[in-house]
Amino acid sequence: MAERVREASAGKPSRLKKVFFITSNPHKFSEVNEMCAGYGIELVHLQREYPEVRADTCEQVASASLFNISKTVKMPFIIEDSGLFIDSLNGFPGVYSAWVLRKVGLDGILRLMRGRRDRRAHFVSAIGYFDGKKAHVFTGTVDGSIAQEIRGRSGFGYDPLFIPKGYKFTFAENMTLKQKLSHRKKAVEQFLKHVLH
Ligand code: ITT
Repeated sequence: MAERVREASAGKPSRLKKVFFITSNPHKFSEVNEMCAGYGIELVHLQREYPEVRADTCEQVASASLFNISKTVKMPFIIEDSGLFIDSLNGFPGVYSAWVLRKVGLDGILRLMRGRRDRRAHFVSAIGYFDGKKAHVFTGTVDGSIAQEIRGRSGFGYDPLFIPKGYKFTFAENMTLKQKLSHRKKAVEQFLKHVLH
Protein backbone atom coordinates (compact mmCIF):
# COMPACT_ATOMS: atom_id res chain seq x y z
CA MET A 1 0.00 0.00 0.00
CA ALA A 2 2.72 2.54 1.00
CA GLU A 3 4.59 1.77 -2.22
CA ARG A 4 1.47 2.45 -4.32
CA VAL A 5 0.92 5.81 -2.60
CA ARG A 6 4.51 6.82 -3.33
CA GLU A 7 4.13 5.78 -7.00
CA ALA A 8 0.84 7.66 -7.39
CA SER A 9 2.31 10.86 -5.93
CA ALA A 10 5.59 10.87 -7.89
CA GLY A 11 6.37 13.98 -9.93
CA LYS A 12 3.17 15.98 -9.23
CA PRO A 13 3.26 19.73 -8.39
CA SER A 14 2.52 20.44 -4.71
CA ARG A 15 0.60 23.71 -4.77
CA LEU A 16 -2.68 22.14 -3.73
CA LYS A 17 -3.10 20.15 -0.55
CA LYS A 18 -2.81 16.59 -1.75
CA VAL A 19 -4.99 13.98 -0.11
CA PHE A 20 -5.32 10.38 -1.29
CA PHE A 21 -8.77 8.80 -1.35
CA ILE A 22 -8.38 5.06 -0.91
CA THR A 23 -11.52 3.37 -2.24
CA SER A 24 -12.46 0.61 -4.64
CA ASN A 25 -15.66 2.50 -5.50
CA PRO A 26 -15.24 5.01 -8.39
CA HIS A 27 -18.68 6.56 -7.70
CA LYS A 28 -17.65 7.55 -4.20
CA PHE A 29 -14.47 9.06 -5.58
CA SER A 30 -16.19 11.16 -8.23
CA GLU A 31 -18.84 12.44 -5.81
CA VAL A 32 -16.27 13.47 -3.18
CA ASN A 33 -13.90 14.86 -5.81
CA GLU A 34 -16.66 17.08 -7.19
CA MET A 35 -17.52 18.33 -3.69
CA CYS A 36 -13.86 19.16 -2.94
CA ALA A 37 -13.31 20.98 -6.25
CA GLY A 38 -12.42 24.62 -5.74
CA TYR A 39 -11.33 24.19 -2.11
CA GLY A 40 -7.60 23.84 -2.76
CA ILE A 41 -7.54 20.10 -2.28
CA GLU A 42 -6.12 17.75 -4.87
CA LEU A 43 -7.84 14.43 -4.31
CA VAL A 44 -5.89 11.52 -5.77
CA HIS A 45 -7.76 8.27 -6.32
CA LEU A 46 -6.04 5.14 -5.05
CA GLN A 47 -8.42 2.51 -6.37
CA ARG A 48 -8.03 -0.47 -4.14
CA GLU A 49 -9.82 -2.56 -1.55
CA TYR A 50 -8.67 -2.91 2.04
CA PRO A 51 -9.91 -5.29 4.74
CA GLU A 52 -12.77 -3.92 6.86
CA VAL A 53 -13.57 -4.96 10.44
CA ARG A 54 -17.01 -6.15 11.52
CA ALA A 55 -18.74 -3.46 13.57
CA ASP A 56 -22.20 -1.97 14.10
CA THR A 57 -21.56 1.52 12.80
CA CYS A 58 -19.85 3.15 9.84
CA GLU A 59 -17.88 5.34 12.29
CA GLN A 60 -16.38 2.26 13.95
CA VAL A 61 -15.51 0.69 10.58
CA ALA A 62 -13.91 3.95 9.37
CA SER A 63 -11.90 4.37 12.61
CA ALA A 64 -10.56 0.82 12.46
CA SER A 65 -9.68 1.17 8.76
CA LEU A 66 -7.85 4.45 9.43
CA PHE A 67 -5.90 2.82 12.24
CA ASN A 68 -4.91 -0.17 10.11
CA ILE A 69 -3.99 1.70 6.93
CA SER A 70 -2.06 4.43 8.78
CA LYS A 71 0.38 1.79 10.03
CA THR A 72 1.86 1.74 6.53
CA VAL A 73 0.59 4.89 4.75
CA LYS A 74 2.06 8.04 6.32
CA MET A 75 0.80 10.58 3.78
CA PRO A 76 -2.58 12.34 4.18
CA PHE A 77 -5.44 10.12 3.02
CA ILE A 78 -9.16 9.62 3.42
CA ILE A 79 -11.33 6.53 3.33
CA GLU A 80 -15.12 6.38 3.55
CA ASP A 81 -17.45 3.82 5.03
CA SER A 82 -21.12 4.21 4.21
CA GLY A 83 -24.36 2.30 4.15
CA LEU A 84 -28.14 2.24 4.04
CA PHE A 85 -29.90 1.58 7.36
CA ILE A 86 -33.56 0.49 7.11
CA ASP A 87 -35.58 1.01 10.32
CA SER A 88 -38.02 -1.89 9.97
CA LEU A 89 -35.09 -4.27 9.25
CA ASN A 90 -33.29 -3.17 12.43
CA GLY A 91 -30.72 -1.20 10.45
CA PHE A 92 -30.03 -3.89 7.83
CA PRO A 93 -28.10 -3.82 5.46
CA GLY A 94 -26.14 -1.10 7.33
CA VAL A 95 -22.40 -1.73 7.38
CA TYR A 96 -22.97 -4.74 5.10
CA SER A 97 -24.58 -2.63 2.35
CA ALA A 98 -21.98 -3.31 -0.35
CA TRP A 99 -21.98 -7.07 0.29
CA VAL A 100 -25.79 -7.33 0.45
CA LEU A 101 -26.18 -5.41 -2.81
CA ARG A 102 -23.76 -7.79 -4.52
CA LYS A 103 -25.58 -10.85 -3.12
CA VAL A 104 -29.30 -10.01 -3.43
CA GLY A 105 -29.45 -6.74 -5.38
CA LEU A 106 -32.13 -4.06 -5.15
CA ASP A 107 -34.80 -6.69 -5.87
CA GLY A 108 -33.71 -8.60 -2.78
CA ILE A 109 -34.21 -5.50 -0.62
CA LEU A 110 -37.64 -4.90 -2.17
CA ARG A 111 -38.60 -8.52 -1.39
CA LEU A 112 -37.56 -8.03 2.25
CA MET A 113 -39.65 -4.85 2.36
CA ARG A 114 -42.76 -6.43 0.82
CA GLY A 115 -45.87 -5.69 2.94
CA ARG A 116 -43.99 -3.38 5.33
CA ARG A 117 -45.71 -0.07 5.98
CA ASP A 118 -42.79 1.49 7.83
CA ARG A 119 -40.33 2.21 5.00
CA ARG A 120 -38.13 4.71 6.83
CA ALA A 121 -34.38 4.48 6.21
CA HIS A 122 -31.26 6.60 6.34
CA PHE A 123 -27.88 6.68 4.65
CA VAL A 124 -24.73 7.22 6.70
CA SER A 125 -21.31 8.33 5.50
CA ALA A 126 -18.26 8.23 7.77
CA ILE A 127 -15.17 9.81 6.25
CA GLY A 128 -11.93 8.82 7.93
CA TYR A 129 -9.08 11.30 7.48
CA PHE A 130 -5.47 10.65 8.41
CA ASP A 131 -3.61 13.98 8.28
CA GLY A 132 -0.14 12.41 8.40
CA LYS A 133 -0.14 12.30 12.23
CA LYS A 134 -3.65 12.07 13.59
CA ALA A 135 -6.88 10.29 12.66
CA HIS A 136 -10.26 12.04 12.41
CA VAL A 137 -13.76 10.80 11.49
CA PHE A 138 -16.50 13.01 10.03
CA THR A 139 -20.06 11.77 9.57
CA GLY A 140 -23.16 12.74 7.64
CA THR A 141 -26.65 11.24 7.46
CA VAL A 142 -29.75 11.74 5.34
CA ASP A 143 -33.22 10.52 6.30
CA GLY A 144 -35.69 9.12 3.82
CA SER A 145 -37.70 6.08 2.86
CA ILE A 146 -37.56 3.03 0.62
CA ALA A 147 -39.49 3.28 -2.66
CA GLN A 148 -42.01 0.59 -3.65
CA GLU A 149 -40.03 -0.19 -6.79
CA ILE A 150 -36.70 0.56 -8.52
CA ARG A 151 -36.87 4.14 -9.85
CA GLY A 152 -34.24 5.99 -11.88
CA ARG A 153 -30.93 5.09 -13.46
CA SER A 154 -28.45 7.67 -12.18
CA GLY A 155 -26.07 7.37 -9.26
CA PHE A 156 -25.05 4.01 -7.85
CA GLY A 157 -25.85 1.43 -5.21
CA TYR A 158 -29.19 1.97 -3.46
CA ASP A 159 -29.91 5.34 -5.12
CA PRO A 160 -32.86 3.91 -7.15
CA LEU A 161 -34.61 2.91 -3.89
CA PHE A 162 -33.93 5.92 -1.67
CA ILE A 163 -36.42 8.80 -1.46
CA PRO A 164 -35.08 11.62 0.75
CA LYS A 165 -37.50 12.89 3.40
CA GLY A 166 -39.80 15.64 2.15
CA TYR A 167 -39.34 14.76 -1.54
CA LYS A 168 -41.00 12.47 -4.10
CA PHE A 169 -38.04 11.47 -6.23
CA THR A 170 -35.40 8.84 -5.57
CA PHE A 171 -31.77 9.95 -5.61
CA ALA A 172 -31.39 8.01 -8.89
CA GLU A 173 -34.22 10.06 -10.44
CA ASN A 174 -32.82 13.39 -9.34
CA MET A 175 -29.08 13.73 -8.92
CA THR A 176 -29.36 17.44 -8.14
CA LEU A 177 -31.30 16.41 -5.05
CA LYS A 178 -28.61 13.90 -4.11
CA GLN A 179 -25.84 16.49 -4.58
CA LYS A 180 -27.74 18.87 -2.29
CA LEU A 181 -28.84 16.50 0.48
CA SER A 182 -26.63 13.45 0.59
CA HIS A 183 -24.98 11.87 3.63
CA ARG A 184 -21.67 12.10 1.74
CA LYS A 185 -22.09 15.83 1.10
CA LYS A 186 -22.64 16.41 4.84
CA ALA A 187 -19.60 14.35 5.82
CA VAL A 188 -17.44 16.09 3.19
CA GLU A 189 -18.58 19.48 4.53
CA GLN A 190 -17.30 18.50 7.99
CA PHE A 191 -14.03 17.28 6.47
CA LEU A 192 -13.55 20.52 4.50
CA LYS A 193 -14.37 22.64 7.55
CA HIS A 194 -11.64 20.81 9.45
CA VAL A 195 -9.02 20.95 6.71
CA LEU A 196 -9.63 24.59 5.77
CA HIS A 197 -10.46 25.90 9.31
P1 ITT B 1 -14.79 1.00 -0.45
O1 ITT B 1 -15.03 0.28 0.87
O2 ITT B 1 -13.67 0.41 -1.24
O3 ITT B 1 -14.67 2.50 -0.28
P2 ITT B 1 -17.47 0.08 -1.07
O4 ITT B 1 -18.44 0.35 -2.18
O5 ITT B 1 -17.19 -1.37 -0.72
O6 ITT B 1 -16.10 0.83 -1.40
P3 ITT B 1 -18.60 0.48 1.56
O7 ITT B 1 -18.01 -0.75 2.13
O8 ITT B 1 -18.58 1.74 2.37
O9 ITT B 1 -17.93 0.89 0.18
O10 ITT B 1 -20.09 0.14 1.13
C1 ITT B 1 -21.03 1.12 1.02
C2 ITT B 1 -22.17 0.64 0.16
O11 ITT B 1 -23.36 1.34 0.57
C3 ITT B 1 -21.97 0.99 -1.30
O12 ITT B 1 -21.29 -0.02 -2.01
C4 ITT B 1 -23.40 1.17 -1.79
O13 ITT B 1 -23.98 -0.07 -2.07
C5 ITT B 1 -24.08 1.76 -0.54
N1 ITT B 1 -24.05 3.23 -0.61
C6 ITT B 1 -23.22 4.05 0.07
N2 ITT B 1 -23.40 5.32 -0.29
C7 ITT B 1 -24.35 5.31 -1.24
C8 ITT B 1 -24.95 6.30 -2.03
O14 ITT B 1 -24.58 7.57 -1.96
N3 ITT B 1 -25.89 5.94 -2.90
C9 ITT B 1 -26.26 4.65 -3.01
N4 ITT B 1 -25.74 3.63 -2.34
C10 ITT B 1 -24.78 3.96 -1.44
